[in-house]
Amino acid sequence: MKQTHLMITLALAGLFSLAGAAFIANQKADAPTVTTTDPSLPLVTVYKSATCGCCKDWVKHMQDNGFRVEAHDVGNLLPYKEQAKLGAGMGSCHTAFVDGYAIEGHVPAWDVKRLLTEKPDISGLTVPRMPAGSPGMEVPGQPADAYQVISYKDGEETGVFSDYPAGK
Ligand SMILES: [Cu+2]
Repeated sequence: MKQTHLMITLALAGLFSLAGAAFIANQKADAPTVTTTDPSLPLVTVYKSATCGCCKDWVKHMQDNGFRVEAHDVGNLLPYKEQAKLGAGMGSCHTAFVDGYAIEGHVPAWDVKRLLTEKPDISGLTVPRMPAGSPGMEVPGQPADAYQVISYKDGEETGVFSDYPAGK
């Protein structure tokens, strides 16, 4: 019974991917990229200032990686930094929440996905400040800074979650 169900699921998945391939084949080369949200991913709620351009670029990075994002423009980010339980020197330009975790700054979407899979006992992840080359902080013609994604709990660093070397 379970196997039959699995077979049907697989057959349906196959049909959908065929349909998807046909759809992509029909698109013109200059058509805009269609981003599909992954319904299995939880909603990401972002708090940012209205004028923050790199915050918008990070929102787009998350959407491009399947996340549904609800972005709020706020005048004062401090209450959200407190809610995120960030420690001194851990802050960045925007604060997000997903599935009970805080995500501060330009954390790559794949690290957020790993966080949601591993579910460690932490407050969240942060990329302090705004390193060039992190998602949403790409600067054309400028090499990427080396940066780390830091995990923290109640204002204290708990470890390095991801380490990215400097790029070209
Ligand atoms: Cu930023």
